[in-house]
Amino acid sequence: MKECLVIGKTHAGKTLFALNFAHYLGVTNLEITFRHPNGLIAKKTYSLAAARRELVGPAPHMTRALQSFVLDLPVGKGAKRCTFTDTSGLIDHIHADVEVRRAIAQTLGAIREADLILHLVDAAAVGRTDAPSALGEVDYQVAQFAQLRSGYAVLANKMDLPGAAGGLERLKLELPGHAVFPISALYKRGFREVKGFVQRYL
Ligand SMILES: Nc1nc2c(ncn2[C@@H]2O[C@H](COP(=O)(O)OP(=O)(O)OP(=O)(O)O)[C@@H](O)[C@H]2O)c(=O)[nH]1
Ligand SMILES: [Mg+2]
Repeated sequence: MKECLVIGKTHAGKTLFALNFAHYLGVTNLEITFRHPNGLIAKKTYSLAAARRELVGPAPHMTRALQSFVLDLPVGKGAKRCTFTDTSGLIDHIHADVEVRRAIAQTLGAIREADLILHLVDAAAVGRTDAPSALGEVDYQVAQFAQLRSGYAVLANKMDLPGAAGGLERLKLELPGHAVFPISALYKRGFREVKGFVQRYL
């Protein structure tokens, strides 16, 4: 089964996107497998509402494990199955907490293995920055690495927030030749285009 990995900086909205995308595809209950950086594996079943409540958060470094579930995407008259994996968020510096560092190392390891990569960027945050480069170091490095592969797209998230439209334009300028899809994970906007992209690479 192919694996679709959701990556990006902490707080970009990866977990909310993964859960709401599953909801958009008709899932109501999710069995999530947690693969922790220390090797521990656990499974838990959630309703969508409970998953959003427990796994999405306002503070950074909310996700600390690879969190996978199975998704069926309609293809022709049937469906194609993939593993959809949410990851621990990346940062531009080295974190003081060793647990966060291990979680980040685990995310970087998973990038190598994935068949398809969805790279979430907070477009509203990009719109706010006055740095000469809108993409921070880690987003830039990830884009450089991932663009060598075919199934790679940037999802410009939080398009519902002020400043995001400007952020999207800057992202497109700095990532020429990349697929960049504007979305709102919160309001499930732009999901049809993301679905089309994922279907193409399954
Ligand atoms: N307005 C708005 N808020 C969003 C959107 N997507 C995510 N958020 C909010 O952003 C915050 C972070 O969301 P998460 O999904 O936990 O972010 P994450 O990328 O998984 O973060 P880590 O697990 O720390 O890497 C939460 O408060 C979300 O409600 C969006 O499209 N619009
Ligand atoms: Mg998360």
